[in-house]
Amino acid sequence: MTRTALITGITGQDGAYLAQLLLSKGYRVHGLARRSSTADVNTMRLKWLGIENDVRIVDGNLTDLSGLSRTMRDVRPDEVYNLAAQSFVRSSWQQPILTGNVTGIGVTNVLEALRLEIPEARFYQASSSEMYGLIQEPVQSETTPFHPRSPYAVAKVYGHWITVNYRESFGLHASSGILFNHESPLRGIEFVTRKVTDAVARIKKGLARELRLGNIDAKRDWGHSRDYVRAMWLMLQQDQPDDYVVATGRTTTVRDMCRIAFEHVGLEMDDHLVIDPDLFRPAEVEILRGNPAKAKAKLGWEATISLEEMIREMVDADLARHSTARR
Ligand code: NAP
Ligand code: F7E
Repeated sequence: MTRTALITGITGQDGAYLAQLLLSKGYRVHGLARRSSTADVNTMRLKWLGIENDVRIVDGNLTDLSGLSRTMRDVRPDEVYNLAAQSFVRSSWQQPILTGNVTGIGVTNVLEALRLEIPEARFYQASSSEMYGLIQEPVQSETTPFHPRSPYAVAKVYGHWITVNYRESFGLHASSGILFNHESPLRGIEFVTRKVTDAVARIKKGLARELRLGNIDAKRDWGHSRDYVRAMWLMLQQDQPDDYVVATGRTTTVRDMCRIAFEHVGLEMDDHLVIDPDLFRPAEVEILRGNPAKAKAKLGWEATISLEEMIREMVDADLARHSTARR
C-alpha cells in the first residue's frame, strides 16, 4: 500500500532531501509551505533535486492551527515530519517572539492538529543539538541535560518536551531527533558552512576578495543532510517511538572547516579571512560533539559522508552556481 507523508518545512534544506528520500521509497509526499509572493524562489531546492513536480505543496503556516487541522484532515498522512522552524540562531535574538511562536508553540499546533484529526499517524520532531548549549557533558547523548543559549534553542527545548509530553500523555507515536549540525549544497547561505563555500567560490572566480566571519574558534559536529534525513525516516519505522541523537561523533573548529574549503581550490585562507566582531553572538555555543551510539544500535544508522567530502561538494556546487549566474 502506498504510504503518505506530510513534511512541514518542505522548502528548506532537510525538507527537500527528505522529500527526495521518501519519493524514492514510493511515498506520496505532501509539503506544507508558507504562501509567498515569490513561489518560484520558494521551490528552488525541490527544483535543484528535480522533484518539484513530484510533491504536492499545501499552503499553510505553523502558527495557524485551523489550517493545520484542515491539512491533516485532507491529506490524512501516515507520517508527519515537522521540520518547519525559524532555524537561524542569530536571527532568534532579533526575532525572539516570532521564533518562540513558530519554533516552539508551532510544534504544539502540529501535535494538536495530529492528535485531534489523525492520532494514529506517526510524528517526527526536528530537535536540535543547540538545546545542549552550554554543554553539561563533553560528549552529548540522549541523557545529557539541556542548557540552551539562544531564543532559538529555548524554543527547541519547548518543542522537544512537548513532543515527549504528547507521547506520554496521549500515546502518540511521536519521536524526536536531536540532530547535530548538518549541511549540504542546499544549506541556506546565512549558515557558516555555506557562507564559507559560497565566498570561497566567489573569491576563486574573482568576484570577491574577502570572507568576514565571527567566532572561528567555535566547534561543531558537522554531518551531511542526505545522511541525516535517513535517520528521521528510520525513527518513524520503529515499533516504539523514542528520542535519538544523530551526529558524527567528531568535532571541528569553524577555522579548520574554512581551511578545508580554501585548500580545495588552492587558495590560502589567511590571505582572505577577516574577523568581524559584529558577527559574534550575544551568547555562544562554544563546542558540540554528539554520541550517535543509540542511533547506531537501534536504527542501524551511521553517518557515511565526511566533513571533507561534504565541504568539497559544497564548494564545487557554489563554483558551478557562480559559473552560470549572471554577473
Ligand atoms: P531551513 O532550511 O531553515 O528550513 C526551514 C523550513 O521551515 C523552511 O521550509 C521554511 O519555509 C519553513 N518555515 C519557517 N517558518 C515557517 C512557518 N511559520 N510556517 C511554515 N513553515 C515555516 O532548516 P533546515 O536546515 O532544513 O532544518 C530543518 C529543521 O531541523 C528545522 O526545524 C531546524 O530548526 C532543525 N534542525 C536543523 C539542523 C541543521 O543543522 N540543519 C540541526 C538540528 C535541527 P520558507 O522556505 O518559506 O522560509
Ligand atoms: O553557526 C560560528 C557561529 O549559523 C555555526 C542551525 O541549523 O545548527 C545550526 O545552528 C558556528 C557558530 O549554525 C560566523 O558563531 C562564526 O558558533 O552555521 P551556524 P548554528 O548556530 O550552529 C543547529 C544544530 C541548529 O539547530 C540550527 O537550526 O559558526 N560563526 N562566524 C558563524 N556563523 C554564521 N552563521 N556566520 C558567521 O559569519
